[in-house]
Order: sequence, then C-alpha cells, then structure tokens
Amino acid sequence: METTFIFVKPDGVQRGLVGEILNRFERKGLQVVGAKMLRVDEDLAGKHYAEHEGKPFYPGLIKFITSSPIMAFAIRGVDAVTVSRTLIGATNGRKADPGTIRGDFGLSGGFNMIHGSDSIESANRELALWFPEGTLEYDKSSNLWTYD
Ligand code: DAT
Ligand code: MG
Repeated sequence: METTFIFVKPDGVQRGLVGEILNRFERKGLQVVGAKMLRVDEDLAGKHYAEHEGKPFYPGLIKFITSSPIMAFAIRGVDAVTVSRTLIGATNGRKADPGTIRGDFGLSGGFNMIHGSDSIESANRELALWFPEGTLEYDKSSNLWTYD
C-alpha cells in the first residue's frame, strides 16, 4: 500500500469539479485517508513547488495556486502514486488523453485542475508538508473485493 498526495487546484474548485474529480479516485477503488480545504499561502506554495523555482512559469504558478481555495486529499491504495498520476493525465490538458481528468476537463497547461505526487519520495515529502498532523488509518471493507 502507498499513500499519495493530491489537491484540486483553484480552477477545479471554482469550476465545481471537486466532486467529479474525487469520484474518479473513489470509483477506482482508492481510499481517502485525509481531506482538507484551505487557502494556500505563499510559504506553503513555495515549499510545495520548490523544484520549479526559477522556471519561467513559476511566478504565475504561485500566483494561481494562492489565488483561491484548494481541496487537498491523501489517497491510499496499491501503487497509489502511479495509479493517481494515470487518472490525472499529462500536464497540458490539450495533450492529456481522453478518460483522464486533465484530458476530459481542461485545455490549459497551467490551469490543469489537479496536482498529484510524481513519486513515492515526493508523496512522502508532500504529505509531511500538507498533512503534518498525519493521515487516517481505517479498514476499507471493499478492499477485499478490490485487490486479488
Ligand atoms: P505536473 O503537475 O503534471 O506534475 P509539473 O510538476 O511539471 O507538472 O509542473 C507543476 C505545475 O506547473 C503544472 O501542473 C502546471 C505548471 N506548469 C508546468 N509546466 C508549465 C508550463 N510550461 N507552462 C505553464 N505552466 C506550467
Ligand atoms: Mg509535478
């Protein structure tokens, strides 16, 4: 089992897509083990996107992420990091495959509705940053019928 970190970005919240997006993770069989809505400040945005500091799109990215509330989730399951990235799709909505979140709902490279950790190391770093209080541990009864 892995736990990954996702958040619905300001555009996804403003467009009323939180339920639609979360539904895709739930119906896939993944388990929600943490959830919160918050307005990201510059400090958290900078720490989260530290790897992109100095890139041309960085100032716009920080401005966008801090512009309006987001909804963050901790998501657990077998290969949860990779499975979540597959559900999310390619960074640019114009290139993302249909059937993915970005492929189905977006046309933008920056306003791409959702973040998902790109590796187990990133997930652990981001979960510590966004859920310092930790995530929940509880049995998901349907796991018996989700994994063989
Ligand atoms: P991803 O979110 O698919 O992991 P990333 O980590 O490379 O993509 O970049 C983080 C975010 O920064 C991405 O979701 C949107 C924005 N971004 C990345 N490349 C961009 C670009 N060339 N122009 C505008 N925004 C970009
Ligand atoms: Mg990334």
